[in-house]
Formats: sequence, C-alpha cells, structure tokens
Amino acid sequence: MKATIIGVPMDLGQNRRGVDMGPSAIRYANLNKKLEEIGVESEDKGNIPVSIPERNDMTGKTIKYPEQIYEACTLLAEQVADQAQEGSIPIVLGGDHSIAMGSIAGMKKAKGEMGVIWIDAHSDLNTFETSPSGNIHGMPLAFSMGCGESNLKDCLEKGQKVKPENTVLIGTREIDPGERELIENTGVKVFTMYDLDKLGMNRVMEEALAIVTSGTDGVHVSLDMDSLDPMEAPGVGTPVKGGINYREAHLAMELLAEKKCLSSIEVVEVNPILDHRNSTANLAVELIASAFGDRVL
Ligand code: 4U7
Ligand code: MN
Ligand code: MN
Ligand code: MN
Repeated sequence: MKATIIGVPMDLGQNRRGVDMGPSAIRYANLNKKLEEIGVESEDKGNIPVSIPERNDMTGKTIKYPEQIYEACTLLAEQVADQAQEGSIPIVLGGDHSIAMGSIAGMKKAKGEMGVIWIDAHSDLNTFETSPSGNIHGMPLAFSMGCGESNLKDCLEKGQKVKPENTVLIGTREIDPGERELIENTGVKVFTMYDLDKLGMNRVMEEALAIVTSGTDGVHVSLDMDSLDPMEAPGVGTPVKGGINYREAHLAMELLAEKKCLSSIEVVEVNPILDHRNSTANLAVELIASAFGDRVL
C-alpha cells in the first residue's frame, strides 16, 4: 500500500488560532514512522501554502477569508488528484475542516463518483446564508454536496463533488437550524450520537460503508478530531461533550481497513495550542494507522 502525506496549515476557517500547527503536531507524533511500521510505503509532500490572518483585513466582513480558502483548497485538490491518480492514498493533515472541499474535489477528479464518511461532532452543512459564525469550517460538507451559493463549490471543477446519497455523517451532536433544514432537503444519512449509543459503532459502520460504497468509485474519510469525546481529544477548537470514545474511534477505522475501501483520508481540527502534551495528535496518528490496517493480532 502506498500513501502520500499532505499538510494544510489552514486556520482561516475558524476563530481559534493554532489549528494551522496541526500538521506539525501530527508529524511530531511520528506519523511516517508508524506507517512504515505497519508496512505502508509513505511519502510526505510537505505543506500546501496557505495565507495567514495577519495578511488579510476582514473588518466589516461576515464571511471570513473565502478567497484565501478557495485558493488553498484548489492547490490541495490538484495535489490530491495527482497523488490518487498515481495510485497512492492521500493522507491530508489539517488545519481546520474547510480544507475538505479541496480533498474531496481532488478525489472526484482522480476517481470519479466519491462516497464520503464525515466523522464529526458537527454536520458542517452551513452556507453563507445560514452560518451563525461566518466561519467556513462549518460549511465544507454543504459546498461539497453542491448546496448554497458560493464559488467554494467550484473548486477544481464547477458544482457538486459528492452526492448526498453517497454521503454519511457519523458522531453528530450539534446541528444548527439551517443545517437541519439542509439534512431534510437532501436526505443525507446522519448517524448521531443517539444512533451510535443505540446501534453501536459496528452496526453504524456497516450501514455507513454500504451506503458510501454502493454506486461509487472511491471512499473518502473526513475525520474531524472533535468527533471524539473531549476527554480523548482535548486539542480541538470546538469541543462538544458526549463524543465517540477511544475504542469506538479505533473500531470505526479498523472496520474501514477490513473493508479495504479507503481511497483517501483527512484528519482535521487538531489544535496543539489547546492540546495536552500532543495527545490529540498522537491519537490522530493511531487512528490513521488503524485505517491502514494496524491491528493487535
Ligand atoms: B467543524 C458551527 F455555529 N456550526 O457553523 C458554525 F456551532 O469543522 C460550528 O466541525 C462549526 O469543527 C464547527 O460555526 C466546524 C457553530
Ligand atoms: Mn468539522
Ligand atoms: Mn467539528
Ligand atoms: Mn451510494
């Protein structure tokens, strides 16, 4: 198995500084060494260039840094597409979740119809019209599904990158009113924490994998570390209590590896400034390893 590590030091999609250091924190947690240990041949392509808040004046703007995010996402999409076309599995390190628009656009170009598993405390289905914060990290799934009005939908090519019917959300526990409406209108499948409690991760992943693999040419996993319980992953910008626990998260990744359907993965929202001794980054590395087939026996 071949993988390519791509860092995106993006912190323009949200309010809390420090998530731009996520790629460094995950590298510091020895991602490349771990991949080597489990027999994955990996190459680190370094970071995608991203602007910084200091270079952009946002006073009076309600939506923050759309042009700068579009630009970085386009560069990321090109890099992801190139790597996937060469038969490698892109591992994208965030950065905030706005970068998912680039990852998914790149995978669509490389593979065709994509299935997406969105593991997150939030649904990230806001648009410019519905966003309570103006932060683009709360919008990437909406734009990737072709909803809302913004050129952020048109990263690499015009319009929708993933169909709602090929998209599954897991671990959701905070949904804004506009997002709720979009869930109803698109019919996208959401497994909330309630569903996880009731059905268990094994059953939820079975159903999720069935949805994202039917009628698709590849599967992208977008892992927002705030999907985990804040006790496991304190180093995130928007923690929400009552999240996925350590073993459930591993089981999800292990089941994914078992199905051998992973085309690309991104791990986002790791904020080392808010972390305790890099534990969230360490967990990110463990989970990536599990997704690539690391197991006890
Ligand atoms: B993340 C929020 F209002 N929904 O849009 C928003 F609650 O990528 C939070 O999942 C978004 O971490 C969180 O700003 C985005 C808010
Ligand atoms: Mn998110
Ligand atoms: Mn989130
Ligand atoms: Mn499907």
